[in-house]
Amino acid sequence: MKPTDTQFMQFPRDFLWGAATSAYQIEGAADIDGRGPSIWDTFSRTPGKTRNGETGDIACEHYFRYENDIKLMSDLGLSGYRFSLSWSRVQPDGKGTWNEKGWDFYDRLVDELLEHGIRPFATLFHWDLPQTLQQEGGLTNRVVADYFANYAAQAVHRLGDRLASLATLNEPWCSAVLGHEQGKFAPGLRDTKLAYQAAHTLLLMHGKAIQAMRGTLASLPLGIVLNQAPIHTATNSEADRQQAAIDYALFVQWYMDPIFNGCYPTLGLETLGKNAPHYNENDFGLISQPIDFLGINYYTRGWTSTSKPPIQPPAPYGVNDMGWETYPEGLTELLFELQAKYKLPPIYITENGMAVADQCIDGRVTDTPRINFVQHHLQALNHAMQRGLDVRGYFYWSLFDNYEWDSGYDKRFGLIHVDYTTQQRTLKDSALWYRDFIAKARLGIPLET
Ligand code: IFM
Repeated sequence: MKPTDTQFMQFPRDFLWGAATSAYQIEGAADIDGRGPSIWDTFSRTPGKTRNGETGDIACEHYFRYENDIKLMSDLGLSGYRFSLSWSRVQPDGKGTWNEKGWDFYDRLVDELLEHGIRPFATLFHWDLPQTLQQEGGLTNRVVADYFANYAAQAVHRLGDRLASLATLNEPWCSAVLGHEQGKFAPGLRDTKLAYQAAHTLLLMHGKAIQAMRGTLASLPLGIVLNQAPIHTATNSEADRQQAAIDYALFVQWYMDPIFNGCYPTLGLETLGKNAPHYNENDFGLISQPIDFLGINYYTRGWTSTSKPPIQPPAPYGVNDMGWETYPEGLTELLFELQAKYKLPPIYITENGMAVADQCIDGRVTDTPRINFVQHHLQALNHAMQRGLDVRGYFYWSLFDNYEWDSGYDKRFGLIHVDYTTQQRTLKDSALWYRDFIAKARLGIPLET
């Protein structure tokens, strides 16, 4: 069945409907109230690294506008909000002194969410490592895992009693590979060996933080957020199939196997050879501690072609403004694949969304492609749930247009349009559609698509 065929979807009435953001992409207030710099401040302020040299210095000014932003979430009827903490806002050097004004912001944010009946889903690390730690080798230095565990325990101590859950990391593949192998993201390195050493430190950060947080508040649900995709081949050739297996091993299994099976995938280790990371066998005991949920971020399928020039995916549903193919069935396929391979905890779709070149004309944003995108992905998700996948919630990425890393402010993923000159927020048509969809889903009404 294709997700575009007409069918009815029905979600559990207590299914969590949310939207997601991250600290550096929305908060702004980069040098305010004692926040220390992160590697993203350094990277984005380095000429040539981001589109038009754009930075997150101001972004959506959410640091100052969070009350109004939460009011908008409430107008949409969201039951959950996923956000990240800026480590260097609460601990400017990533170790040592806490910044009380930083903690105070997250305290107020969480309280305000709860006052509006919105459950706070926090993430500790969404790529913005404190710059001071980069001077010590950053993610390639395993001592960072100890600093991170200390920060994690403090976050639980300060906020844990009011959070719905806490995730350790967002998309470690991006920090490791885009940041250390492809040079596209902070800290902008291009070295495969360092990338996989960073990936190992990230996994260790996850494991040590889980241990420290459990010791602080055993009842708080803990997990991790991974970006994943099924990998398809352009042809059925042996070369394409072999390469796809390698791509899958390094993209999906490299993170799933240590967490759920306590080891690295053999194919990944063989492929990396001398670029494989140094690690201690007992690291895996820490990394594979039980978690309470797995967050999955899904945007598009992976595509492998060894032909020269490579064969491009046919893209029957089109590509978005990032150049990413829309491929809703990939979400169902991914979930089935994971279910077959791992003993999974409950799942949340922690990110799913598309960039559209939206324009706000006379106070209206007609973003029909985004409505279709969400509808088709919810169909694909519902299909997997009907066949036994335990999925508890869906967070659209993103609540509002924001700083899209090296793409600056050019790419708009939001349900809410942001005019960066005036900071005016406008609900797009997709936001109004999502609001109505959530209202019906909550009443248990089957939704025709
Ligand atoms: O904006 C990012 C987010 O920070 C992490 N996941 C993918 C999104 C879209 O690129």
